[in-house]
Amino acid sequence: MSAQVLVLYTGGTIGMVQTEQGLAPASGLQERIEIALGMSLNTLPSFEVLEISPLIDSANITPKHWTKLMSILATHWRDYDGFVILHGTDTMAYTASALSFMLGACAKNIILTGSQIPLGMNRSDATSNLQAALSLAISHRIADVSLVFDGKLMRGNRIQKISSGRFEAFHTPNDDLLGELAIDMQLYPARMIDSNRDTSDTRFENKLVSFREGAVGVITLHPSQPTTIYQSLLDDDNCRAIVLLTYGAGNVPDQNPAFLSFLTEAMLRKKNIVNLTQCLHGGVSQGAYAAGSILSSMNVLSGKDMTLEAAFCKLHWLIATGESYYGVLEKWNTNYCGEFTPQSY
Ligand code: ASN
Repeated sequence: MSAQVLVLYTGGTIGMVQTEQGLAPASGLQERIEIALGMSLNTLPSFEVLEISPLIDSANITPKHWTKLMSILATHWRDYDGFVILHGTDTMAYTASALSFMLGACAKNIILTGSQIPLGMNRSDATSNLQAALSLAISHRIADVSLVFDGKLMRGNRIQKISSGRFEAFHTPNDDLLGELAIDMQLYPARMIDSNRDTSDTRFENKLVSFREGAVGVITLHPSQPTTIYQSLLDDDNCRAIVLLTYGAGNVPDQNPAFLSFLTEAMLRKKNIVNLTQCLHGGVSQGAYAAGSILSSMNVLSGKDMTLEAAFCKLHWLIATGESYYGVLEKWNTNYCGEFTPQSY
């Protein structure tokens, strides 16, 4: 009988070993997992590990990996009841977001996890994260691509890595947890995306998109910065969209001529701009302050309460699906997979 769950190992700390250069991903994970999980294997679903070649530190993730992961899922979709993706924590939020836009509501659970200390090392969090992911992979249907980490189940496109040193490495700044795993495993189905959405497997061909590397840039506003930062993105024809990390409720230096000419130029060159707050919590309320009111007239889109990772991936995905500048303007406000809080916008 074939296994119930496919575990895709992309790399990341969870399967790393110590080398002379520091921690690096290593193959042979199936065996190491079986040793680490020991007796608990009897109470977990059966699984097979598929290692993606080459295994990488997730700092090396690019949009090409998102397409590759998606095509692996497509190939094996019918053969397993659920999927676990083992991924480095550094760029987990980007991969989770990109997959959620490509997949939409899923008929099978796709659970991402990783760890802060490698599997098998002293005090590692890998075992508990992995056990949780395997259990959730075939539990109640979770329509969202999701992350389980340190006992919390979170919607993949709402997560951010917040700690390089704590086991609690992720949070969802503007979203509720989808589940909590303490002695009891508590899931909150009402918070998951609409499970009545079309989840037929045959749509995989339409979902596979080729992302364009370098299509989205990010600028973080500071109280004065070299104007070449603006110019370089304007001059780069491959760059189709820019996420602008603004202040507070989405405010910008509207008295700064260099910044204003950047906005005008971006509009003339048909580069989409999305306004996201640098704040760690809350969203954009474009126009609440006079210092942000100019933006809507410049076709700047509100990023609402999306994470940077979700907004970045949403732009990449819209561009990859063939949307023009005007297409992105039109589609941006659609809440495709719970990436922003609908009641607030
Ligand atoms: N550098 C590692 C990675 O993202 C960090 C981790 O997984 N905890 O691949």
